[in-house]
Amino acid sequence: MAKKKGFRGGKDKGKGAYSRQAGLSRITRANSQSRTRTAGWERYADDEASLEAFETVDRGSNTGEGLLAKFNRLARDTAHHDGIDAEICGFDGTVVMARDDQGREWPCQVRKILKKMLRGVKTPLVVGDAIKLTMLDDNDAVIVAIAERRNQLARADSHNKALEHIFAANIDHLVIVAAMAMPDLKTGLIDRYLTIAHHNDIVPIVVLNKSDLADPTEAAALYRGLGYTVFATSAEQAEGDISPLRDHLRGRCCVMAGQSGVGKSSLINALYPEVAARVGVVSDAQRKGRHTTTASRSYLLADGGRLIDTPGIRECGITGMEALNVALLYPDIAKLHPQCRFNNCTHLHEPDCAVTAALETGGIDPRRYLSYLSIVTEDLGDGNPS
Ligand SMILES: Nc1nc2c(ncn2[C@@H]2O[C@H](COP(=O)(O)OP(=O)(O)OP(=O)(O)O)[C@@H](O)[C@H]2O)c(=O)[nH]1
Ligand SMILES: [Mg+2]
Ligand SMILES: [Zn+2]
Repeated sequence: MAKKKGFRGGKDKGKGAYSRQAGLSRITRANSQSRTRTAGWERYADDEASLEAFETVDRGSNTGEGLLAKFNRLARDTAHHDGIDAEICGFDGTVVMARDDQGREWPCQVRKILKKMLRGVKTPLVVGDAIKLTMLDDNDAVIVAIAERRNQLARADSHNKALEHIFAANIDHLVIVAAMAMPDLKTGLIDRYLTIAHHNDIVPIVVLNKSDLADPTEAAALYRGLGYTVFATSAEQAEGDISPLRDHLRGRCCVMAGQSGVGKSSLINALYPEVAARVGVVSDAQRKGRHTTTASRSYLLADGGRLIDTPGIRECGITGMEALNVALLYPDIAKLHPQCRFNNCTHLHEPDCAVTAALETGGIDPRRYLSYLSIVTEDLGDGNPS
């Protein structure tokens, strides 16, 4: 079975409990005419009293608090709510879809107080978030609590590079899918995904798909040489055995990411034919049959794992790091770093830099150095953030 996530720290009712109880009893009275609804709903109905209470509570300073820490602090505040364990599995337009323990999917309302609490958190609910649901009727549910995130994957918003766009949470592996051709192999994009995976403590895997179109040997050697697990696949031709990749992903929560057209969805279908069947089944009236690759979508696999398909992106912007962080996340650069003259060397312009020296002697692959340079100079400024 899938691993249970979240809510373990939910016993902490002290901090942040403010006047919730008083607020809730007031609502129960105010909404007494709606008691015929599903038991418990009246306590979770959109609730001006708790909103008011929320506004007046001193929630402390956010200075220096990262997005994940902020989300988790808010999540702890909701942990006392009872409900059915579920996880966010996708979005239908603006409607959040959640999948319960039985694998059933629900279009969900989000409790207004939760919405308000999460207002300052960009993309507050993402695929992979563990939540609690209260059922309204056979077709509708309300999200009453959110669990702390174990981790999350974020990239820079393509319109505003200073903003982080979180696209999945509670992930075991980031499966970075690249194509050997059509579209051309872009190692720079692989390196960017590797960077965000490391930055978020998520294990990355490199999949070189469409290896029926071009030989993956050299690219596979580059990334294996850096210590990464690499699979060369062909989703289309079913050449090359994809079962080692399937074995590797077994029972885990994995995110498929990469450029549009590299074959993420094809790979998912080749790996898990039952998922393809599922895509047909879920297009019921609630979801209006819309199934495009424009939004992330989590599939529950027969082995208990989950696979998240994400829409292809052209670039994976990096934000919220400094040059030194990035250098440490590049294993080839980090290895040479101790030999640089300055221990805060950014490997851009400093004298006696072991990294630029290795570039001359072939000790580091120029593609890797160029992708590092691109992240540090284009995404993060000049490498000397103030
Ligand atoms: N030759 C070859 N073609 C493939 C392979 N895998 C996928 N394709 C083809 O590549 C095209 C794109 O595949 P998709 O699976 O839709 O790609 P995707 O990464 O999901 O793309 P987005 O959803 O746009 O991000 C389709 O026409 C597939 O048939 C492969 O291994 N070899
Ligand atoms: Mg796709
Ligand atoms: Zn250096």
